[in-house]
Formats: sequence, C-alpha cells, structure tokens
Amino acid sequence: MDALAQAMRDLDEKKVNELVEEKIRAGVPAMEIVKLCNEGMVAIGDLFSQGVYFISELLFSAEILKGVMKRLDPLLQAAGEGNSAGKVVIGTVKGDIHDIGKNIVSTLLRGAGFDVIDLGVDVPAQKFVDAVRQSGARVLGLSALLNLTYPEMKSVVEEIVKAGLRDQVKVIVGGAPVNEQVRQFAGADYWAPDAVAGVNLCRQIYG
Ligand code: B1M
Repeated sequence: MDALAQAMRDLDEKKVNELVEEKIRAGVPAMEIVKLCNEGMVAIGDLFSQGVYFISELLFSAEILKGVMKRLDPLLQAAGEGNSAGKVVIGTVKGDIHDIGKNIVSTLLRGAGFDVIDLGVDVPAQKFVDAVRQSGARVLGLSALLNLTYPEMKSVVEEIVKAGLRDQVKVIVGGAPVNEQVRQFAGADYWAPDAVAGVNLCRQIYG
C-alpha cells in the first residue's frame, strides 16, 4: 500500500496533507492522488465492517478527504479543460448521503467542459425526472454506496421510463460497490468504476 493510502487508512490528517503536497510537487496527476486516497477509504470501510473503526472514524475520514479534494479540485478541473460539452444531471439517490465520489465526478465533468446539474444527496426519483426534463440532459448519473439504496436507482430508472424520457437519456450508475450486476438490476445503460470512467462515458454518449 502506498504511504498516502496508509496515512489515509490510519486517519493521519497531517501526514495525508504532507504527502498530497509532496505528490503534487513531484508532478503526480491529481486523479492518481485521488485513487490512492480512495484505496485508503476502502481500507477504512473494511476496518469499519470488522468493528475496528466506528461512525466517528468514517466521519473523520470524510473530513480528511474533503480537505484533500479542496486542494485537488482546481487541478482536476484544469486537467480536463478544452473538451466537448453537454449537460449531465447527477446526484446521490434517496436514502444515501455519501457524496465524496459524486462530487469528484462533478468536478471532473465540469473540468471537461460539461454543464453539470448536481442535485446533491438523498435525492428523490421525481427530482431526477424533473431535472432531466427541464435541462434536456442526455446523461443521468446516479451515485449510491449502500446495498440498501440499489433499489432506489431502479426506481429512478422506472420513473424516467414512466415520464417518457428513457429514449432521451442514458443512465450511468456509480459508487464503490456498484458493478455490472447492479447496473443490470437497476436497468441502467452503463456503470462507472471511477470518476475518469464516468467522464469518458459522458464523452462517448455526447460523441
Ligand atoms: Co459509509 N458505508 N455509511 N459513510 N462509507 C460505506 C459505503 C461502506 C462500504 C463501509 C463498509 O461497511 N465497508 C458501507 C456500505 C456497505 C454496503 O451497503 N455495501 C457503509 C455504511 C454501512 C454506512 C452507514 C449505513 C453506516 C451506519 O450508519 N451504520 C451510513 C449510511 C448513511 C447513509 O447514506 N444513509 C454511512 C455513513 C457514512 C458517513 C456519512 C460517515 C461517510 C460519508 C461522508 C460523505 O460522503 N460526505 C461514510 C464513508 C466515508 C464511507 C467510506 C469509508 C468511504 C466512501 C468514500 O467517500 N469513498 C465507504 C467505504 C468504501 O467505499 N469502501 C463507506 C471515496 C470516494 C472517492 O469513492 O464514493 O466509491 P466512491 O466514488 C468513486 C467511484 O465509485 C465513482 O467515482 C468516484 C471517484 O472515483 N462514482 C461514480 C461514484 N459515484 C459515481 C457516479 C457516476 C460515475 C462514477 O455517475 C456518472
């Protein structure tokens, strides 16, 4: 495990920030730094599952990562400048308040020239439908990190169908435990393992 991922896992905020600065100075791409932090977050999740860490540690890890993202956001945006644009509606589904990954996707999309309508967290299906209809977006990104909220992604797709918008919009699902099976279950068009894949899918959809 890289020292940065380890420091994140150990919730050593000072060390995380030092290592992030070190990597920026060394020219490591911002998205690479995000990936290393993410490795640490996955380890934190495992420690939480094992009963070693508690909610307080999860909350603290989120604060550390948010601090890192504040530093990396301008670099992520600059990295993608000058590419083709289109509208993307994105949000974390109802019942789920995890937003760090979704925010990274939004930042990268904006950097890539997309007009992002970020609806936030705990978003009811109807709000996604309204945003797609009003904006005319051709991409809808749904984020969910809990097994319990997968059915909600399915509900959003069902509401999109009921609203007669399914032909207009491609649905991408994402979030740590999302995979091909979840995509199929939700009735989405694509799933994105990380933010870069999410941006590439949006580029592909907009041609
Ligand atoms: Co939560 N949590 N959490 N948590 N949490 C997980 C997700 C968990 C896997 C930890 C574990 O037990 N191992 C587990 C879920 C188990 C499951 O159902 N599969 C879990 C649990 C159980 C819970 C609670 C239920 C705990 C409790 O209360 N008992 C609770 C639920 C609250 C709720 O939502 N209703 C809860 C709460 C929290 C905090 C609030 C404390 C905090 C979140 C703070 C915040 O987001 N503001 C938190 C955290 C920090 C985590 C872990 C440790 C880290 C998540 C994270 O930010 N990762 C997480 C462990 C893990 O992920 N393995 C865990 C970093 C982020 C960059 O990655 O979000 O995957 P990620 O995003 C990536 C990609 O997935 C992708 O791009 C991103 C960047 O590359 N992507 C998309 C994401 N969305 C996309 C959308 C797209 C495209 C790509 O659309 C185009």
